[in-house]
Amino acid sequence: MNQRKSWQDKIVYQIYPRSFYDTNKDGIGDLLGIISKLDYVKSLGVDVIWLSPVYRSPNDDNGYDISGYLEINPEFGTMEDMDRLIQEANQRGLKIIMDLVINHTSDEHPWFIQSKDPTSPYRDYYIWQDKLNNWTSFFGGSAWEKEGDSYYLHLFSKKQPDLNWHHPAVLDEIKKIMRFWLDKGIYGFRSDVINVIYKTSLDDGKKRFVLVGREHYHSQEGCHRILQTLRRDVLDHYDTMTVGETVLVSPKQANDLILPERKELDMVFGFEHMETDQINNKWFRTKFKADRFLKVITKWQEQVYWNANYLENHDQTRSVSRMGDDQTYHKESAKMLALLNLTLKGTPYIYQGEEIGMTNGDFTSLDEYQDIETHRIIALAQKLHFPKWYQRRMMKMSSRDHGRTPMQWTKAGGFTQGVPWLKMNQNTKTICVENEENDPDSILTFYRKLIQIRKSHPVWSDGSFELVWHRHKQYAFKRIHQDGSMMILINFQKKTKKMPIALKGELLLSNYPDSSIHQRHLRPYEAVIIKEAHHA
Ligand code: ISL
Ligand code: CA
Repeated sequence: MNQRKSWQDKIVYQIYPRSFYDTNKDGIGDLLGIISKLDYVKSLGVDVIWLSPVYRSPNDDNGYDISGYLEINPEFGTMEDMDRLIQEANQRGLKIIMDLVINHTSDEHPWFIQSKDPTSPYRDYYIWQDKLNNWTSFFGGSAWEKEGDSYYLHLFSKKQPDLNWHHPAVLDEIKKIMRFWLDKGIYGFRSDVINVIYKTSLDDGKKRFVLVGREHYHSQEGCHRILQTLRRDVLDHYDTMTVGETVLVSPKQANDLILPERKELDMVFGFEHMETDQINNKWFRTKFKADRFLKVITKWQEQVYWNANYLENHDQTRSVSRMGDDQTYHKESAKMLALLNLTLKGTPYIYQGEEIGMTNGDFTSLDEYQDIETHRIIALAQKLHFPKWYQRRMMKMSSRDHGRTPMQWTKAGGFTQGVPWLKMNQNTKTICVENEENDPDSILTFYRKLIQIRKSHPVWSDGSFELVWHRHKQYAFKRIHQDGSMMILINFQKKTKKMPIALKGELLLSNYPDSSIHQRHLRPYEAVIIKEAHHA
């Protein structure tokens, strides 16, 4: 990086407020809950909290359907609580970035309610047509819904109508919203599905298996123009960090959004590494293949200017269940994944619960799932007469609820004194903060060590990435910097394997107690960091 950015050495922790910590026994996490756990968050060593939406919302899509951008969802608390959260976080040296959902609003947003009247000045805030086209939505089915004599576009649920970014008033409204929050002292935004906000045309899409119509709204020039405007008119007047959530982008499209000279976003979440275990879409999951996954990691490390590295978030199943082994090698594989995520070049994101090795939920039937996406897809699968066993498999392998089960604080759960909004995993008896807090060998302790290591040397935020060795499920790379280099070895499998690389230097960290730099065989999921002998 030619110019240091204030965010360049920061580590982000994502909080999904609904599932973090409940203080008033209604089974729903809240802002006071987050405040009371700030010392825990701080103790991890992270610098920035990404807060999933806390705005007013009817919760059709758990807050990603906003009905009041300048208000707090009463389930989570009040604006005073939010002000206190920002203040208490800042006092501890923690910054907060908020989710900014501007592709769509809720259908209960006052703009949309007024927009239903064809003569209203709000009509053009949304995308209305007399006839629908063949576009399909991210959650399955048509992307259009009838209202009165017309149809409106919704790329997500029908309660999430898409904003019309051709209308200058929409841009002005969003600028006001961003300034409102930045003036309160937040550090920036995670911008939801930001690369699909601008619809260049509403023509029929090419026939394809999923997301018909996407060539008309994906990575459009109009989107780049909007991002440049928001950056110039709003973001550049504050010290900020922005990360875009960008579905289906290639490394080239990612760079077009983040290269410094473009003045758009600071970094984006790619999806390609999360799509290596699926066919066409995530509902058709295959066995996880470390080899394919690591190839994509290398490609993004080599080709993308600066990565937002993540293995989990509120839309994904748990990484230890998906990519590791949540039974025999739970500890080893969770630590290996941590080590990979925190040593790559870019900004690491840790999702709540990932730091204790939380696993997928233990749901047993459809009615235990809450997510609108799961219910919509299963309804579709039923209509298409998919066998029952396959429907169960779809839920078990792909439902977003696996990443949303309540945070496991204690052996008894510890998330709420009421009934949790989503089923708590029974394995909280063994996998919980209470058990791991003071255990020197726990996953949690390992995260803390890794984060400290990351802070103690400039190679992690400034060093380059160089692939050293990749054969099947074995992976070795270097991070290189003038003040010293690091070698990272990963054995991404259950088998012990020989890694034919000569090592020199000092062992900094390993997920086995007795690793050594003379060892040639790496054990199941073994992962190590070696500080190379420094030649000045
Ligand atoms: O999870 C997905 C599909 O299963 C993704 O396609 C997801 O819908 C996509 O990443 C967009 O996600 C974001 O916007 C959605 C919201 O439901 C997600 O929670 C959010 O992360 C609509 O706002
Ligand atoms: Ca609550």
